[in-house]
Amino acid sequence: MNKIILIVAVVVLVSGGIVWADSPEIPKAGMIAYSSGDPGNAWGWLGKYAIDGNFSPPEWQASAGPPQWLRLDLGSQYTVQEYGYARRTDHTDGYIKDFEIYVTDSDSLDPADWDAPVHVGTMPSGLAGGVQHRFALGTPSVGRYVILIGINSYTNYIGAGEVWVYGTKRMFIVANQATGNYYYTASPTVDVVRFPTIAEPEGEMFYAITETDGEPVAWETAVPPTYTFAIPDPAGPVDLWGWVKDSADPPNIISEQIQITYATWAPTANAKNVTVAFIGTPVSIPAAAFDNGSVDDLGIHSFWASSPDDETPEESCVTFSGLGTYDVTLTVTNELGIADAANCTATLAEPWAEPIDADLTWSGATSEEIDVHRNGAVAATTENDGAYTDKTGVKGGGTAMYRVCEAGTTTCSNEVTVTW
Ligand SMILES: [Ca+2]
Ligand SMILES: [Ca+2]
Repeated sequence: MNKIILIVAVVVLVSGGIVWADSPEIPKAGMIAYSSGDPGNAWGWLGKYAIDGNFSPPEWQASAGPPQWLRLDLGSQYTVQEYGYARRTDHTDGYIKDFEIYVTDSDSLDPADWDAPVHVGTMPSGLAGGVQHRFALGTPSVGRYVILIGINSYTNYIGAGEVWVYGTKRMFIVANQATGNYYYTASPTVDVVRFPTIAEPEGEMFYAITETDGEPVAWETAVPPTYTFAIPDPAGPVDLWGWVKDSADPPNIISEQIQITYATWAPTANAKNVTVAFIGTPVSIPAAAFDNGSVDDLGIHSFWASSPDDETPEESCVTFSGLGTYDVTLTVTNELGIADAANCTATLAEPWAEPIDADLTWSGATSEEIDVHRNGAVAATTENDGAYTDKTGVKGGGTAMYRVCEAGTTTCSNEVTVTW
C-alpha cells in the first residue's frame, strides 16, 4: 500500500517596519467625524457614531450607496501609522470591502484635494461584527485629517460600527533658530534662544543640552537653560544638541542640532583725519567722525576715540582745547566686546578769514617810482601815482608800520602804524 505523505510548507508573510506597541491610539475625545453620507441621511446614522465608543445602534452607515467616505478631524497634526475598522454587530449592512485611506492637512471636503491615498486595501472577508481589523498604513503619514473611503461593500451600503486611528501627535520645531552659526568667545554658553520648541506642549517643560546626539540623562526646568562648555583645542566647531520635552506620558521629545563656531575675528578699524575750525572754546568731535568704514562681520557696536589731549576714551566725543594737530586713536568694538584700534589726527585750524589789504595814499613825491616800506623793508616799488594797495597776506589781526620813499633814495614820508 502506498503511504502518501503530504508536506505543507507554511509561508508566513510579515509586513515589516511597523510595531503596534509604538503606535498609541489617538484619543477619540476631541475628534470630529463627518461623513459624505451625513447630509440627507435617511436614518440619521451619521459619521460620528463610528467613534462613539460602542456598537449600539445607531452606528455609521450612509443611506445612499457607495462610495462613501468618513473623515476624522484629529484636531491637530498627527503622524498616523495604523487604522482600525470594525463592522456593525447588529447587521451585516455597511460591511466595507475595498477601501482607501487618505491622510491630509487639507480641510477640503472634496476628495480631489486629498492627494493620493496613503493606503489601498480590502477588508478581510468573514470579519465578525465588532471585531477590529487593525492594519498599518505602510508609510506613516502626517496630517490632521484621516479619511476612509469605502469603495464597495461585501453586503449593502457603506458604514462601520467603530473605527480607530493610531499614531503620535506631531511635534513642531518652531523656527526660532536662524540658520547659521552661533559664536562664542571667552565664555561660551548656549541659551534658550537656540532651543527647539514644542508647539503644543503638555504640562511642564524640561530642557537639556548634550554633546552627543543621545537622549539626555539630566533635564533642567530652569528657563532659560544655559550650558557652558570647553573650547576645544584646537578651536573648531562644536556640535551640541538642544532638547525639549514635556510632561506628557509618554513625553513629547524633540532635539535640534546646534553648531557652535569659535569666533576669532576682531573688527578692523579704519580711521580718517578730521579738520575743524577752532573758534576759541574747547572743541568736541564725535568719535564716530573719525570712522572711515571700519568693518566687522558681526556689526560694529561702538566707536571710541582718545588723544593725548583727552586721554579718556569717549564714545560720544573727544575734546580739544586749542589750535593744533592732535594724535587720535579710534577704537571700534563689536557686540562680543572684541576691539581694534587705528590712528589718525584731529586738526583744529584757525577759522578762515580774508587777507588784510592796506590802502596807502601819498602826495609831494617827485620821483618816477616810489618804494613802499613795510616794517622797515621794501615791500614793493610802484608808480608814483599817489595810491597803492598793499596785499599783506596776513589773516586775522596784527599791526604794520608803513612809509613811502622816492625810489632808491632816503627821501621818505612820515611813518604810519596800521592796526587791524
Ligand atoms: Ca452607537
Ligand atoms: Ca460605534
